[in-house]
Amino acid sequence: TCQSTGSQFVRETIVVNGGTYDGQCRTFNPSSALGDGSQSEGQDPVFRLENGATLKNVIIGQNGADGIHVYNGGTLENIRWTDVGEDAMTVKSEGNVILRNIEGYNGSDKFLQANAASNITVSNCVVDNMGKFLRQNGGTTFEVNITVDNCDISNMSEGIFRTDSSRSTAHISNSRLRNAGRVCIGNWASCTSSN
Ligand code: DGU
Ligand code: CA
Ligand code: CA
Ligand code: CA
Repeated sequence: TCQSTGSQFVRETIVVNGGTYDGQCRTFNPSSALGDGSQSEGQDPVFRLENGATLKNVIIGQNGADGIHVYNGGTLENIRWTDVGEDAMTVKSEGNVILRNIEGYNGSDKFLQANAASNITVSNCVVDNMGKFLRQNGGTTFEVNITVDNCDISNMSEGIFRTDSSRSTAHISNSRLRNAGRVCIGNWASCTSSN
């Protein structure tokens, strides 16, 4: 992903409603007012994407806060979370979410969090040192379909995919897993890997 071209302080969540926001490989450092990047819930995201917006060429700096929230679908391209906060990306309302060329490091628990029905497509990623790659919100039964291709996933203390929904599906292909825990945790309708 990017080599940093400079840094930008983020006083309040940057909202991208449709269209494309190009961060030009700057490092975005959120104010502690957004959150402290700990496991406390209710922190604000650094970016909020709405209605199919694209976010690209962004580095999220040392405080990850609540990462990136996506409403009604969106695309994340060439994004690095240097220090994942409470989580890195949350699907907040239904939609198709595409993540490509992404890297995420050093979370305590979740990388991706799915809080609404969604199709999540991840390609070309490096994710290291956290609890799990994807969690569908605990106790929910909506349908999430996650596919992951060409990723390096390492040092997951729990595993890759976790759901409580018997309607959801997960697939990982063409990827390299190292100390990544269990691939499928929970009640998936289907969860497969072809690596
Ligand atoms: O049910 O919804 O951890 O989006 C409890 C909450 C909790 C979420 C989730 C998130 O699961 O806040 O970060
Ligand atoms: Ca959480
Ligand atoms: Ca969160
Ligand atoms: Ca962290």
